[in-house]
Amino acid sequence: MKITDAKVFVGGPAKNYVTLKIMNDQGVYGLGDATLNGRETMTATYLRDYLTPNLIGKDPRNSEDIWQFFYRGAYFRGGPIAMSAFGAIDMALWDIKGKLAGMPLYQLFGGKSREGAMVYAHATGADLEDLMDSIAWYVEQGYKAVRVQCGVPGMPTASYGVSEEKGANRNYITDFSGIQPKVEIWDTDRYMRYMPGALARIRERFGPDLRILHDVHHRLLPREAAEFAKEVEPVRLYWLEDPTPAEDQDALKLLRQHSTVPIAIGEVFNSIWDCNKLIENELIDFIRVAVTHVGGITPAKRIVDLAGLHHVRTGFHGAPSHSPLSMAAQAHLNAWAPNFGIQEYLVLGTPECDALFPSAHRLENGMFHVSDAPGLGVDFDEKEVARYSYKPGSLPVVRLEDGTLWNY
Ligand code: GCO
Ligand code: MG
Repeated sequence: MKITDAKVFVGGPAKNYVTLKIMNDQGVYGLGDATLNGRETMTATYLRDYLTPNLIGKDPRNSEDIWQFFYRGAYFRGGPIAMSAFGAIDMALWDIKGKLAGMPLYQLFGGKSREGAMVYAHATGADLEDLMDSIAWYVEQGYKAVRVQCGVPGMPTASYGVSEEKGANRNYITDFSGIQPKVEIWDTDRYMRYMPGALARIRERFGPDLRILHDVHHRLLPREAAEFAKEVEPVRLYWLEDPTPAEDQDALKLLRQHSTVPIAIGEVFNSIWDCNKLIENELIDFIRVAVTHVGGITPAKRIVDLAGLHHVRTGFHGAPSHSPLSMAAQAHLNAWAPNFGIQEYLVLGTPECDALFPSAHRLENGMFHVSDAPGLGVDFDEKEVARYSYKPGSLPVVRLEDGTLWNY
């Protein structure tokens, strides 16, 4: 069996999805997602110019060898662009494998460990009252877990993950349009003074059962993060995400000495080497890698297994920049993983998105149910994708009030 062709598409409703389609000589094709928010043309170019020409003629069933060929063969290893491109190839090869076997991917991993996978949505508000409305809406829809972000009084611009406009919060997605990034202004002191009290009021209003998550988005220094984590302990958060930038992983030791709040980290990681020490030293409780960005299903499954040895549960990244293909890859891992925790899930299911990526996966009452279709269980409509073109975009940058550049 041989790979005969591979095509790369860029475009989609609201997002520049990068989709890879690999064909074999038996008429079976596999699909993969190489979307990297703000750098979509880079993964597409890497795939088109270097990777897909090297796929032709290879046996698509040898997904492990093909992964090793690209990873080791690059010599200058790693990084988000290369790993996301490998991720798409690996995903597409697993898709082919599942289709050849006539089985959904979770069966190839070891079958189902649960009926549905709990997801969390993003509730946001320009202020706390606005956020409360947003959370209430998700709770009414049956969500069991919600990430909560709201504006901080006195902060010169909206803080991370929130709109400045009231009521614009039901699935607020930061506007990344334009190649020159927007600038947001951050004030740690105001955030530290305001947010613990706001989280306490959310717990008070929604009671003990709701899983409440909060994302600091890498903005605190280690000592500040330790203080913040200690202060929010009575809220009983499901997790506190990215309290500090992930480059300095030892920083978490200080936080761990001061607080038992569960920590989730990993959305910016590109490989198992970025998180193996965090996991082995048990400095985190949830690993947040994205299957695409970490190089595909093959390495993601290794991370899940390593995490399982250290009581670390999964909480795969699911920002709207991931296409339904990588969300499906994660859904199959979620159905199987003995150490599954939760899945981030933002409503992708617009009619336009469903037309481009038809599937029978479904979300019901805050639980994701994976379909039994062979492979990833998501198709791709080439005619639909022709409706979209690439729109330049960039993630915002953050500065302090005096102009100092900070972490987005
Ligand atoms: C999350 C993330 C995202 C990122 C985005 C960048 O927890 O979902 O922090 O919102 O900002 O993925 O592309
Ligand atoms: Mg995050």
